[in-house]
Amino acid sequence: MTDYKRTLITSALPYANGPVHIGHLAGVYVPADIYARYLRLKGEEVAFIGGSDEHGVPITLKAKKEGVTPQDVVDKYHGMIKDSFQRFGISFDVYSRTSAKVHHETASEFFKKLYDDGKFIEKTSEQYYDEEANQFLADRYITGTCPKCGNEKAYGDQCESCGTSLNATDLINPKSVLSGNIPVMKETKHWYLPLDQYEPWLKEWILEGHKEWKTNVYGQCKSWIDSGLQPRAVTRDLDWGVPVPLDEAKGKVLYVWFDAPIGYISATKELTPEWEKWWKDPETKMVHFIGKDNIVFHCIIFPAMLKAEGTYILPDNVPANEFLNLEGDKISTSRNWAVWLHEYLDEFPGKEDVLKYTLTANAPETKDNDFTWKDYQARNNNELVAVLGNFVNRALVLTQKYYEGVIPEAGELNTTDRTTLLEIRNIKAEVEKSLDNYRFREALKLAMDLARLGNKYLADEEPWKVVKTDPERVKTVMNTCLQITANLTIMLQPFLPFSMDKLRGFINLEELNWANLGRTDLLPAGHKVNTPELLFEKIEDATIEAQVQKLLDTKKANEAANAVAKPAKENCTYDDFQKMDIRTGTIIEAEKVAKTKKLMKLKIDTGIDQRTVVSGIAEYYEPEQVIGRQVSILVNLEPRELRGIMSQGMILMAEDADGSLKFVSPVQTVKNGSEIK
Ligand code: B3M
Ligand code: ZN
Repeated sequence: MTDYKRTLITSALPYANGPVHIGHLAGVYVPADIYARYLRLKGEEVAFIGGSDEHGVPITLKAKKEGVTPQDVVDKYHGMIKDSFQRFGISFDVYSRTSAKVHHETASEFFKKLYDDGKFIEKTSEQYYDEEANQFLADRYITGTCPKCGNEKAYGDQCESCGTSLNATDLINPKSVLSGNIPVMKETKHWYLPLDQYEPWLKEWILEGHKEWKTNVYGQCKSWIDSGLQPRAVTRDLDWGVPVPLDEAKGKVLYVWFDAPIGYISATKELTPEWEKWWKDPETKMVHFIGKDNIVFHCIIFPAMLKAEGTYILPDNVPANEFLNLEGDKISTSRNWAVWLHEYLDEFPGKEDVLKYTLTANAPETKDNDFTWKDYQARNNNELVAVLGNFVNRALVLTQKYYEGVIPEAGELNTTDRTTLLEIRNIKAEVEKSLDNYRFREALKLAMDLARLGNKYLADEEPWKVVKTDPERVKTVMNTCLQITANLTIMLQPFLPFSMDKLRGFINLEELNWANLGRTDLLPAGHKVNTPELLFEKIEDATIEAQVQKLLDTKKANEAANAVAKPAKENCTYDDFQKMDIRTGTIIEAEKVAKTKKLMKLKIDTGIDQRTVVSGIAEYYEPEQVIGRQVSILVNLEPRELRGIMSQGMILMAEDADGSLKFVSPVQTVKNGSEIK
C-alpha cells in the first residue's frame, strides 16, 4: 500500500449551476476529506484537489432562462460552493474552476497533443440544427418524447423520467429548446476518441489489474467494457466552453466531459509549479472520489485520454459511492428536494461535524442510502452526545473535581487498565485497515468504539464510589481515562476535525500525528487540563420537526406545481347553462360561523337584494379580508339551511392546485347584479 511517495486526491468538480447538497457531500467530499486528513495526519504528502465544473449545456440553458450570461451563472455558484465548502471544513489544498485561464490553456494543449499525435478520428455526421437560432443543438437543447416511456419532456441525451440514456435522434417529435421549432438535420464535423481501440488495454488494466476496486465500480466498468466501447465525440457545436484549438473548428468547443477531468490537472498547476510530480511520477498514487454516475468518465474515458497522451499516471483507485436519498426520495435540484449545505451551515451553526458524522455513519458506500432528520437527531443525541461527549465530559469534570484539573500519576495499573489501554492499538490497526480500503463508515464506527470503550471502563470502575475508599486507585482510573481522551483527539481528527480541535483545547494538547495514536503517556502527570464545555449538544425535537416541515412544504409546492387539471365533465346543453342565474355582487358583511372551521356567513349586495350566503371559505380568508370584495354569485340556487342559517345562493370560487379557494371576480368593477353569461 505505501510504496507510494505521495497521494493525489481528486474530488468530482461540482457543476456551478446550483449549490451543493448533502448528496454531494456524502458521495464525494466528506469521504475525500476524511481520507486527505487521515493521510496528512500520517505525515504523508497529499494534494487534495477540488474545483467547479463551469462548462456544459445545463449552465448555458440556465443562463438563457435567467437572462444572464453563462459567466454570471458560474460566478455566482462557484462563489457560493467554494464558500460553503470552506465553512464546512473540506480541506482542499486548492479549489479552482474550469473557466480559469490556466484551465483553458491546459485543456486546449491536452487536446492539441492528442490531435497532433493522431489519437483522434474525425467524423462528419448529421446533427440537429435550429435554422431560426442558426445553431447546432447539443443534446440538452432538444426535447421530445421518450421512445421508451412516453415522457414528453425527455432530453436529447437522457430521459429523466425512466433514466434511459438516449441519442437526440431517438426522440419522437424532437423540438428545439431555443425556438420551439422542429430541428433539421445538418452535417457537422467532430473529433472522436476511439475508445474501441483502448478496449483490450482497459480489459487488462481494470478487469485484470484492478480487481480490488469496489464491487459497484468494478461491476460498472465490466459491463461497459463487455458491451463494447464506441468512439466518443470530444467536441461539440456550442459557444460556451474551451474552444477547440483548430482553425477548422470555429464555433466548436471541447465536450464538457473532455475538459472537466483535465480540470484536476489545471487545479494542480494552480496549486504548485511542481504539478508534474503529482501527475507524471509513477510514485504518485492518484485516487478519484466521485459519485456512481461519474464512474464511466473516471474509469474508462479519462484513463483512455491519459493513456493516449502518454506521459501521465493513471488512477490507483476510484472509490465511487452510490446515491444518498432524502427522506425516501431521490435528491433533486430541480424539485428543490435537498438539504442545501449553505442553508444547513446557516441554520445549524457550530454543527458542521454533526452533519459529517451522520453522512459518514450512513454513507452510501455499497448501496443507496437514506438521510432522514430523525436519524440525524438520533446519531447526534445517542452517539455524539451520549457516547463521545458524555465520556470526555465525565473524564474532565472528575479531573477538575478531584485534582483541580491536574493530571494524577498513573500509579500501578491492573489487568483491566492494561487491556483497556492496549485496546487503543487494536482499534487503531482496524481503523487503518478500513481507511486504507476506503471503508469510511466502518472506520468511523470502529473509531467510536474507543469512546464506547472509555465509557464502559468509566462505568465499570466507578471512580465516584471508589474515591471514598481507595483514592490511589482513582488516580490510576482517571489517568487512564485521560489517556483515552487524548487518543480520541487523534483517532477522530479525520472525521470530526472541528470537535477534536475543541477537545484538544479542553485538554491543552497540541495536534499530534497518527503515529502517536496508541501511546499511553500523551498527557503526563502534572499536566493541567481546562474546565470543559460541552462537546456536543442535544438536538431537540422541535428543531427536527421544523426541518421536516420545510421538506413537507417543498413536497406540497411540487405537487401543486405538477398537478394536472381534471378532465372536463360530460357535455351539457346551452339550456342547462341558461338555467343558472349568475350575477356580480359585493360582500358587505362577513363573520365566521361559530364552532365551524370552514364556514363564513356573508351578506351580499346582489343588485337585486341583500341576502345571506354561507360559504366554505373560512380556512382561506379572514372576514375583514373579504368585506368590500366583488364576487360572482349563483342567485337562483335553491335556498338551504346550513348550521341553522338560511343560505340563499352560492359564491363561485376557483379551487387552486393545493386545494385553496380563490374568488372569481370581474377584473374591473361592474354594477352589482350584472349577469354573468
Ligand atoms: N461536474 C458531474 C457531476 O457533478 C461533473 C463531474 C466532473 S468531474 C471531472 O455529477
Ligand atoms: Zn423515458
